[in-house]
Amino acid sequence: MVPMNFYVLTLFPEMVTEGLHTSVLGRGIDKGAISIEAINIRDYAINNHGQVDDGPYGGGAGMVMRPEPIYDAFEDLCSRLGRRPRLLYMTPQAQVFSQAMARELAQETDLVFLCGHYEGVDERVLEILEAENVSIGDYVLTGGELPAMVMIDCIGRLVPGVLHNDESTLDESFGAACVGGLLEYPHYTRPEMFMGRAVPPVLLSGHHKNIADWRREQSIRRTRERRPDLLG
Ligand code: 6GU
Repeated sequence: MVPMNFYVLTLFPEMVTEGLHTSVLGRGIDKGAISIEAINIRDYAINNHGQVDDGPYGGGAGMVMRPEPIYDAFEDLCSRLGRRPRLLYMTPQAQVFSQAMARELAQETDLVFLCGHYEGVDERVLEILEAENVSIGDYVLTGGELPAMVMIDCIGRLVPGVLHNDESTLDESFGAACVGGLLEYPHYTRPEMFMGRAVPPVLLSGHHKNIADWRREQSIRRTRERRPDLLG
């Protein structure tokens, strides 16, 4: 098994490692299917005060992350790996991440995520390192760590060996670029009656064809009600 390796360049390494070494991804790490390493950009600070940012040329509020620490952190990683992996810069000024992008990125052996803070990152280092810009949605966050974690969770679960065999990645909402373009049907478990609400009788019937038909119908209804845009 060739593991998929995620590297996160960040000023808050513990946020990333603490957040991702749990649950399904934590098991994936323990099984050797994926690895996640946070690299502290401050270890590459420009001076012994730990400086990694500076005021913006042209004036304005906030600070901008300087290019040197980011460049050095990425080049150090490339030297260590003996490869130049794809570098993804987390920014709301970008195309929005999707399940289709996740499936494509899950084919890589290594991925590097660059998390910005403050007002952003000096543009030149993004150009020089050929960073690919990615957003996770049309809203503003304080930094790139949560977006990187969202993407690693989404990509990581697609790597063979992370999910159990019975946790299919196909029969689900947006799986396989939307199987049938529909949202998932509702799920039920015991008890059969909860606060006066019964489990839909068809699910107790043992009639597999009727169950499949019911689920498909529920998927269509749910998509029409919640995400009519997916029906086109
Ligand atoms: Cl990738 N970064 C930040 N800072 N905010 C975001 C985002 C990324 N995606 C949506 N909002």
